[in-house]
Amino acid sequence: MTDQAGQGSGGGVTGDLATRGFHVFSPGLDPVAATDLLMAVHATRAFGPDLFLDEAEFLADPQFRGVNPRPGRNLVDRIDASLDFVERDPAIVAGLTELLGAGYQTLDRKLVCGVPRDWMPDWVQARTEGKAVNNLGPYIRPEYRDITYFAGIDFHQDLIDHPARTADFVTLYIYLHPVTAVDAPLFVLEGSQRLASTLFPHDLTPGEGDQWTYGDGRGGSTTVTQRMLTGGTGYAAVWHACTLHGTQQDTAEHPRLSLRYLLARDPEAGEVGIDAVNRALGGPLSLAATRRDLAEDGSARDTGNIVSTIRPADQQAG
Ligand SMILES: O=C(O)CCC(=O)C(=O)O
Repeated sequence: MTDQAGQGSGGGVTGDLATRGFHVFSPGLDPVAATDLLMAVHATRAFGPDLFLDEAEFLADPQFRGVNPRPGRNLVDRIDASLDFVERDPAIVAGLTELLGAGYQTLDRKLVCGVPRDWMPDWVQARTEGKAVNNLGPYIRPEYRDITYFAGIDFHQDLIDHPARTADFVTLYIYLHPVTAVDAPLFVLEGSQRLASTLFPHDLTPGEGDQWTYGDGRGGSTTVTQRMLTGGTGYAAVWHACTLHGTQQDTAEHPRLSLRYLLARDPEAGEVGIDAVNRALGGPLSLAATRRDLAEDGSARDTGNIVSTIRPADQQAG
C-alpha cells in the first residue's frame, strides 16, 4: 500500500496542480452545510429505480445529447439550500484566486450522482456494459435531468467536453457525505497533467502497484500514480483540465452525491498560477477534437473501460 501522501495539501493549490495535477483542500468544507445541501437534494425526488425511463419510452425517442443539467434545468439553481459553504469558503476563494485570478469565472456548477448498480434496469445495464463513459442521462426521466447521473466514467480529462478550448480552467469537486472505496470515489492519475491535452480514450498501461504508463499519442509517455480520493463530508479537491481522472460504478446501497464546479481563469487578470502550470506542460493546451469514441448520434461506442479494471485490493488512498 502506498502512503496517504495526497490527502493533504502539499505545496498550495498552484504548486500541487503543477507537480501532481490536483490539490486536496485540508481541512475540507463545512460538513453541516454540506449535509444541509444533501438533505435538500434528497427531498427533491425518490432516488432509486424510478428515476429511469421504461425501455419502450427510451426507444421511442433516444436522446444522447442535451441530457445534462443546463440553464433553466439545474437543481443547484433552485434548491432550498445555500452553496455559500463552497463559494464563500475562504480557503477555496483564496486558492482559486491565486490560481485563476480574482475574477475567476464559473463555467458550470451542478450536482453529480453516482448510481448504485442495483437501481439500474437490466436494459440499461446491458447498454452501459463495457462502455467508457456511462453518463446515464439518456435513460433518466427528463424531469430528473437537473442532476448528472453516472455509472462510472473511464479515465478522462475535463477538457473532453471542450474541444478547441484552452486548458484555462479547473474542476472543483465536493463530497456531500463520506465517500469510501465503495461509493464511486474519484481516482486521479497523479502527474498526468504533464502530457497536456491528449485524445480520449487514453493510452494507459498498468505498471507496478499503483503506477501506470501513460502515452500522449505523439511519441511521449510518462509514469503516473493512481490515487483514490476518499474522505468525509465536505471533502474538496480541485484538478487541472488535463489531469486524468475517473470513477468506477457505485457499489454501495446508496447513491454518491457530489457538487462539481468548472472554474475558469479571469480573462482580465495578469499573471496567475495556472499560467505557470500551463507553461510547464509538455504538449498542446487544446485539441480541436477531444474524443474518438462517439457514434454519429452521440452514443458511445464500446471502447472498454480502464478504470473499472482496478481491483479493490489495488485501490490506494490518495
Ligand atoms: O462523479 C463521477 O462519477 C464522475 C465525475 C467526473 O469524472 C467528472 O465530472 O469529470
